[in-house]
Amino acid sequence: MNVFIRFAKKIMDNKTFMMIKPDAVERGLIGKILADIIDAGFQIIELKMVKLSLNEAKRFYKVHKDRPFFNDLTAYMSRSTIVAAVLLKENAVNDFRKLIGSTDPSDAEEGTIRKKYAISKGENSVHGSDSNENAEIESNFHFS
Ligand code: 3AN
Repeated sequence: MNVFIRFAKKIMDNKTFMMIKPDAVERGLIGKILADIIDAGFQIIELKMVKLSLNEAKRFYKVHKDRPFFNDLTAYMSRSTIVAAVLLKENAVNDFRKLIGSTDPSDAEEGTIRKKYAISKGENSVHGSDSNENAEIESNFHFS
């Protein structure tokens, strides 16, 4: 493999995108969640608080536009401030998904962020990219 492609791939493998969602920001959990993320070995390289408009939430979640929960999801994600961040760690996407746990907190493993803090499958406190490609797209959505 070309040395530049290998280098680009290595960087992509080390990066993920996350959000602390409205339910967690509203309950004052930003500090606790960021501490869990740092304690798990992630380095925060971009960080901001932002209030998404309904249209921005719809653009961010457009892959889910045909799902029955799309309207609830986008209304919820635009109802108050979120925290957006880009994180670095080897195997960042998979390790972060492990740290946050299953979409539904009642299925999430003990010790995961969603098990500790999430309210429901809809209001599940954190987002983590599900692939290297989406990590890149989602990071660019918020930080470019
Ligand atoms: P994850 O965030 O765990 O990758 P996805 O990508 O399947 O989950 O769904 C994106 C977001 O849509 C979830 N984080 C959750 O907030 C919401 N969501 C997914 N499934 C449901 C559902 N059945 N009811 C309500 N909200 C849902």
